[in-house]
Amino acid sequence: MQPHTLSTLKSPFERDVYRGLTDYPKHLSSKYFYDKAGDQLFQDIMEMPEYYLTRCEFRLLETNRADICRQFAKGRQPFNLIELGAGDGKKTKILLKELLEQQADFKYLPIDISGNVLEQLQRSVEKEIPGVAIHPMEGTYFEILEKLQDVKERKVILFLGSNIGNLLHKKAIEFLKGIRQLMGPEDLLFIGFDQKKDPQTILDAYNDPAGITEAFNKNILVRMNRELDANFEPDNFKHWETYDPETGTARSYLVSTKKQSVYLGKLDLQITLEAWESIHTEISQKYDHRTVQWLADEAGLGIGQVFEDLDGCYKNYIFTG
Ligand code: AVJ
Repeated sequence: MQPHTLSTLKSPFERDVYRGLTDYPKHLSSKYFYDKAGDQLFQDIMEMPEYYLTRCEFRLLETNRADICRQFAKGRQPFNLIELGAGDGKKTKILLKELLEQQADFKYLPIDISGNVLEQLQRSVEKEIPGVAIHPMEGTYFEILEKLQDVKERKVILFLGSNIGNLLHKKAIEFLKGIRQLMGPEDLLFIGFDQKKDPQTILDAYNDPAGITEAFNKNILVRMNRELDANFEPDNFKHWETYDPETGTARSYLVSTKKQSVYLGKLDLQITLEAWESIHTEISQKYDHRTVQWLADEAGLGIGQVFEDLDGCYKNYIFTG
């Protein structure tokens, strides 16, 4: 068998892993956290007392649902409610119910990288809110942006959970620009931004004592073992979280606790990790108003109403195209 080179690797996962683990410093993309086990671990994270994000946004949506949904329906115009990274839809269901109550004319198009989570979402929406027309789409944000070019009707795009925080500013701007290009003058983007706050609160949210976040971070190793025929020993890595209060960037790492070699069979790739060498796996950006304003400006988006959680820990913005 010919040894693999980057160009002969088939899937984006294979190529990204190859690139990330042969790079220096090493890195992997957090989008690969979300296989079946990863989906479940993230659901568990959202239930943790330390993971304030979900509760803050839930509360914000509960409190402001009537106002938010009136703006979505904008005088009873029909629209497509497109959700990027829908996940389990727990927060979105608040809005779906409110929209039904307001007798809004809309279709719900949830998009997620995990087909598994989309199936669960479809089943639960059909059962709990049977009045909603739901059409799930599986794929990465960027793949889906392409597909959405074909949607001609009015669009209200949801990007909740501070999911944008997985993209550093440069990529976030690129992404927002991509969304803006899909938006007509009547369209809206409703987007969640986790806010800068006590650094300790942030570190605790990403480094819980029960080790759920650790398991979530290490799940990418387990996934490579299964899908890429690799032999990572998760116990030989330490979950490490940092937060820089100046930039607002939280970062997750897997740190090798000793010198070790790992073989990834499917990539025909042998890598060595030195003792205390890191693999960077995720960023979770925190924001302030100035930064959000700058992102919107750079992307050519206008800022509409801003909804704020009681203690200012979380905000949702309406952006216009
Ligand atoms: C789903 C990207 C918003 O960054 O807060 C939770 C993922 N990572 N704990 C976040 C996550 C570790 C989460 N997002």
